[in-house]
Amino acid sequence: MGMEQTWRWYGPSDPVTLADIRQAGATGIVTALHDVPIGEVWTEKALTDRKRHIEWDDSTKPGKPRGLTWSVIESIPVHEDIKQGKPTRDEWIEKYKESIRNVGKVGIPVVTYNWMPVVDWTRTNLQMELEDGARALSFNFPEFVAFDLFMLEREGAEKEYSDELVQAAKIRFESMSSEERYVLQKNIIAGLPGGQEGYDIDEFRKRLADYKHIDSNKYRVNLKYFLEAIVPVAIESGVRLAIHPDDPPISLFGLPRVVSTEKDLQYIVNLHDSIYNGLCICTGSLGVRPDNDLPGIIERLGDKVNFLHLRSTQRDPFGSFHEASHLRGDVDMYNVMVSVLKEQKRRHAANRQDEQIPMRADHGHTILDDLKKKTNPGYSAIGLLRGMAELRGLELGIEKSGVIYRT
Ligand code: DNO
Repeated sequence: MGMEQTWRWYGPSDPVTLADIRQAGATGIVTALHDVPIGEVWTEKALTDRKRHIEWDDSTKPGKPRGLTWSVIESIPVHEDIKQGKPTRDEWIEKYKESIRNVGKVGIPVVTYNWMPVVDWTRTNLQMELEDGARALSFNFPEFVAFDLFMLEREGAEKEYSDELVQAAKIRFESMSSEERYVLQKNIIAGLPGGQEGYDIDEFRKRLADYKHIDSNKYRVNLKYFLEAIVPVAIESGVRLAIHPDDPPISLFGLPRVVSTEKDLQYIVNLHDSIYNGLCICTGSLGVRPDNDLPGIIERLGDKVNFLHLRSTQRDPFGSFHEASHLRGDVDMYNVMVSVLKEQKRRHAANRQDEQIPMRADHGHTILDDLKKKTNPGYSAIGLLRGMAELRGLELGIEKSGVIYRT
């Protein structure tokens, strides 16, 4: 059986409609109640209403099923007080538990979350022009460092970068117009779609200051505390958790990052050995580090994978990267897919209910007609459709070739 093909939908205001998604061939919807303030309870009513909207087409009389299922929540964000281990965290944890219980009641099987402090996924350029005229998201290290050193003016930051990088950042910064500087700041801290929150520069400095005394060890202990409270509720509610890796998988602004490597993932699954305490393997996020062996990670931690983001990135020696097309770049997508299909085969043999792993093509290029439209960066319809079509072709080819049955 193939993977469950899903698509991230940003809700009723997404320029990509549910009907579009259906035509793209996806059957699962990945979405969130983006209007609920971070930390507040997701009520059973709000979840039920959104689920009905996704799954049932009321535009005709009588209504009819759309052929879509709300299969994954991405994400229920974790309140900063929990991440920082503040005394108030228990109140926020109670609310998170309540949300998970409600998700269980309405029957959505997977909840994604992340443990990135202050900033969610981060890019410097949302419109990098590729050779063929397509646009891609990119993370340019010298530009990032230029922001950190010369716009944010973070104390002690220059000590964290090599002289070469500081020099490149300086040259880049001096060549930028004030408009370009403004866009760079906005891209980095104003929040990307589905991300945490956006900030202006003063607010951002305050948020960074909150982490002055939180190193990786402390930050990991805070994650442990959170999971000790949440996993039992997830188990009771039948909701499988999927932690999303850090994107990019390195420390930014001197902040702790603890979901960047296989060792980090291993630590998390070992905290509570249960499929309910699982992973979202984002090949694009983890793949930015050459030391992350993606097919091996899926091989070794496969039974804990509750959700897959499939995409690829292309690195350069400076640590910059841009989003490559789904079958190119540094990610060995063929062997990733072989590992995923082997895992599904194991699940089948073990009679697991979650045999079909939900996957979505992540971060497409902006191409064709979408270049003229307003789109969510990385989430324009045609680029994602291209990515999904390539991935489903790869999957079918591997399945039919019998390669997964030979070992
Ligand atoms: C970006 C996404 C992230 C992801 C969250 C998960 O495209 O992969 O925003 O949804 O980090 O909590």
